[in-house]
Amino acid sequence: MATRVPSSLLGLLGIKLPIIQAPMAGVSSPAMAAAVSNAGGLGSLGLGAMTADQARQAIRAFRRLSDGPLNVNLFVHRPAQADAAKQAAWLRRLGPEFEGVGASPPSVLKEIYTSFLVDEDMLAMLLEERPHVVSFHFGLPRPDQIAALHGAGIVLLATATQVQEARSIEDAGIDVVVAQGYEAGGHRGVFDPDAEDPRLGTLALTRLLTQSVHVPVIAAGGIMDGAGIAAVLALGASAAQLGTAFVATDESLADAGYRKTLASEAAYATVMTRVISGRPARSLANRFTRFGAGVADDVVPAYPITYDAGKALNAAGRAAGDAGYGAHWAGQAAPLARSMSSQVLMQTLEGELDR
Ligand code: FMN
Repeated sequence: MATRVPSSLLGLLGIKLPIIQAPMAGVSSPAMAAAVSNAGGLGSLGLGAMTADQARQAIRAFRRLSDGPLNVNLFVHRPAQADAAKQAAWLRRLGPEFEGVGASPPSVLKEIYTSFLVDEDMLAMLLEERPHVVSFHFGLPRPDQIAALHGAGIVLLATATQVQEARSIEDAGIDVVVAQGYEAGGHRGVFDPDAEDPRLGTLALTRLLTQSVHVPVIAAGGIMDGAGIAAVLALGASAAQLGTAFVATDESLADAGYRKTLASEAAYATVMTRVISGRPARSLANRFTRFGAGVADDVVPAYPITYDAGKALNAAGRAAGDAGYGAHWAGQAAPLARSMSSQVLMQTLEGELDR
């Protein structure tokens, strides 16, 4: 299937193939991103949960492996509002889950990482390191942050899950929109997690955005192979962003329990849940998502405060030999994930796209 690819986005991003390896905090690695960029795609690092120093080390590790373009991704959520009573009630609710793995919940919860909106060290680091691309999830950075990054010659991307978000991304002067469908693995990029969510799928959203904004659109969500990439290009997207397709690669930081769950029947039933982190995210069905099935959204503390409890529960579960409390993010087409090196996956995707 030979597909026409608009060349302007590829030129802007400095890539030959219309393939972006999604930034995946906790899963993407410098080795993964380097393999993708060396193969002609855009490799990405999920830096959202890192300090500026950790992020700088990750960028430098990529640079030791590749001279190609790099996309680094940051979270621009509204800084968490602590609510001591709600957090205490949440820890009580999680009590039986901790007890089930022979542990006790932590006594208090913290905001375990900072939004880029208030992270001046991260901005300073980016202006020094100058990655080719910076992308944003959960909203928009401040206008002065956009101006500073643009001033350093950096191309900017931001996630939209609906037309209104895409328009505000375009109006803010961001160069490219990432259209994230409801199928997508990991955190939903919604600007406001408490607003009504139209839950647009990748097909509808991609088409809506290519008709609603003038900036190039990258489609994401449920794309696993060359046919999926060709499909979104046919809808007018300029490239495809694949996350789950890379979770089982050799360079992924996914642990053994995550990989095993991805290769199991659980992959056929992914679940959108906010109980793991405090924001809606799509995960493989596991013990944690089953716990979440009975929980109302409004009892869950803010993101990423909730994630502090989620990570503690996962650590306790793993210590007891139970992998069921992991943040096993994956999209709806998870069963199509392939276990191979990122380089071979890129060659395979390119071959499928040319067919
Ligand atoms: N998107 C981000 O913008 N930043 C992240 O840090 C991030 N982490 C993710 C972690 C995992 C394990 C996965 C699967 C997705 C993550 N995403 C993140 C979402 C991806 O950017 C993308 O929207 C999604 O992977 C596309 O759907 P797919 O997984 O079906 O390919």
